[in-house]
Amino acid sequence: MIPNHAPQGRPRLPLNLLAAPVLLALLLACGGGGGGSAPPSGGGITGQTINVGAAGNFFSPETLTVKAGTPVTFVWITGGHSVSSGTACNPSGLFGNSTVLTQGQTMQVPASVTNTPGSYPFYCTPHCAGGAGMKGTLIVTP
Ligand SMILES: [Cu+2]
Repeated sequence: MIPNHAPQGRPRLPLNLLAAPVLLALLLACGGGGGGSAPPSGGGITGQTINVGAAGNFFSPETLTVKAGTPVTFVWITGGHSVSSGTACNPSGLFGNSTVLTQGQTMQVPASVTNTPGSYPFYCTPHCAGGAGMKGTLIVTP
């Protein structure tokens, strides 16, 4: 038995109810404030990635927002950079290291950080001084 009787009584209400959440989702997707729209991981890396030195002395994205529990991995696009948590050349010691890595290397942010909501600034040691400002922020939301 097929319950396919056309409900001609109120065809407009369901459409309106559907449209609102879709519009809301579109707004949220577009208004992320430059957050991480990371492509699907390809090289066995799960979660989100931050590129290191992709277009000069920058992190990309500079600000990455993830939900708590999402793995985050730094991927060196070019060498000569490092990643340390902290601001303005002052390491906070939460993650990262002070050594300079080379192209293709990766460093996963420890779960103790990515599981804990908060704002975690980081920088590149060779390029944090003198106004070069190679820095970024990882934001973990509940
Ligand atoms: Cu650098």
